[in-house]
Amino acid sequence: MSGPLSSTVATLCDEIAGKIGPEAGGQLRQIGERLGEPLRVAIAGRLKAGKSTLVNALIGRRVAPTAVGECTRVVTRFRYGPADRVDVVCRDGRRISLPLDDDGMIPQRLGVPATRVAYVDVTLTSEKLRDLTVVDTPGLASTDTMVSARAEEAVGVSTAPFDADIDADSAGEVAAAEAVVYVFTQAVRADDVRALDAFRDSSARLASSPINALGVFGKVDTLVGGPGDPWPVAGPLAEQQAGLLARTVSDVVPVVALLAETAEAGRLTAADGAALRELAELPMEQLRVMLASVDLFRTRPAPLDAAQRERLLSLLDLYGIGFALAQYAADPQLSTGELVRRLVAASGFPRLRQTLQESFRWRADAIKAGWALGRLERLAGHTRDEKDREILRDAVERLLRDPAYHRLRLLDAAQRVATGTVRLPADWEAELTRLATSEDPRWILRLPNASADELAAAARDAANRWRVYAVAGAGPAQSRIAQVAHRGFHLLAQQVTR
Ligand SMILES: Nc1nc2c(ncn2[C@@H]2O[C@H](COP(=O)(O)OP(=O)(O)OP(=O)(O)O)[C@@H](O)[C@H]2O)c(=O)[nH]1
Ligand SMILES: [Mg+2]
Repeated sequence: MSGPLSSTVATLCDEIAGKIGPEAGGQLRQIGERLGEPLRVAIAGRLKAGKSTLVNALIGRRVAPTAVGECTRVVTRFRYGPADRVDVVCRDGRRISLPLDDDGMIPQRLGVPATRVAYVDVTLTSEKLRDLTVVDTPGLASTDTMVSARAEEAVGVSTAPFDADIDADSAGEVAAAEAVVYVFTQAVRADDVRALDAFRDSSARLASSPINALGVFGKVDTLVGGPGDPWPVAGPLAEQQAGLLARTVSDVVPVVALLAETAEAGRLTAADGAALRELAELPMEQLRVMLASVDLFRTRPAPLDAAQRERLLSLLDLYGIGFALAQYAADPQLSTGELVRRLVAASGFPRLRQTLQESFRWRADAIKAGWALGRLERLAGHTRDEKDREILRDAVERLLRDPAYHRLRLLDAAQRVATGTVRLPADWEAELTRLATSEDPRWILRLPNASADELAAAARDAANRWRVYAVAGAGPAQSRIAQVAHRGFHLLAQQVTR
């Protein structure tokens, strides 16, 4: 399951675990074991941002409760397993197995007070989890806005939306992941950037950066209100946010998670399709009024009973209903299956899936190896026994110096820059990140159609630029990073001409 970089670090962990004391040795074995598991991605964001809805869309099943229930207050880990199974893991270590409820969801009541639950461990037979473990976290914003207001008063400046009151479990669980998806629900402002930074600090053990963090701009259907098309606004807004957050996340992808969940989890039935088709036959003016607000949709005369209306709202909300009605108006014979396919497209989910693929799945080996290197370094810094510390430091250094593992060295350098330990100009940083996390020269050099010769020339150019930067433009820390990048591009040039 694990790639070459992770395996190398795992072997190192194995080798030195026997040479050092039991405490550090135990931690080392844990790091080694984690390297063999699928990449663990935490979904983080404010309260009610649509995190669980997104999780369901990603898994392709509606298992995570949304909106209500105890479960939205605890951390839930979804991983691949040979059978569907829900284990409530208590803080005292007890595990209590629960069946999924009749709808195939995690039960509303866990049988243990949420405060005593460490996390809920869910294994599912879903193929989508084979190479990705997804961790759903409770919302990050305070439920008590009074606290924030008082804090603002006391400090005299606006406190960031989710800095002071990050749920300790969420922060811990995010820190225990190797990658993170932040879900936003509104345009990111300058103080959101500060908030994100604060969040990053509080979960600093994760060292989230564009290498392992992705932004999702959720609920974009609610941006414009009613059934209006949100995409002309959502696209440019997300792009702006990506610019603003360039040092924090690799991209910001807009999505209507609700539509993605409904479509991906196969929730829209033929009966729903029939109800929508019937509704689509109403005169346009009547529909326009009905779709102007949720209240109007619930109350205006139409050939639907109250339960049907509620169901359509919960599956599609106004934008989704409006979208479906427009499809039926244009093509009354449309099958429910085809409508579902079009809903997926309208949700923006395909782009998110592709981005996750590129930023996480394809990079999983590099992300995991980088994560482990960070852990090893921390362990080397914290271990009480001086001899153990020495052995750990020495082993990591030897590994990073080994020319055969220059990719690890690059990763280490890229992480230092991405997490702000060493500052580089933004475009240099982006180039280093690409070089460290990918094996595709066309992607690294941003020359999708180049020939091998052109790639080699571009790689040599880049190597030269970094060499000049190492000598001339930079301080000692930058210079060391630049030398690593220089060598990386030099090796890349050799690789493409081979
Ligand atoms: N219109 C619309 N509603 C959404 C979307 N995504 C989620 N929702 C709704 O927003 C509500 C909250 O969604 P959840 O997925 O439970 O949000 P959450 O972030 O997991 O919430 P907590 O875990 O309680 O913090 C639910 O009623 C969802 O149906 C979306 O893209 N569009
Ligand atoms: Mg939730």
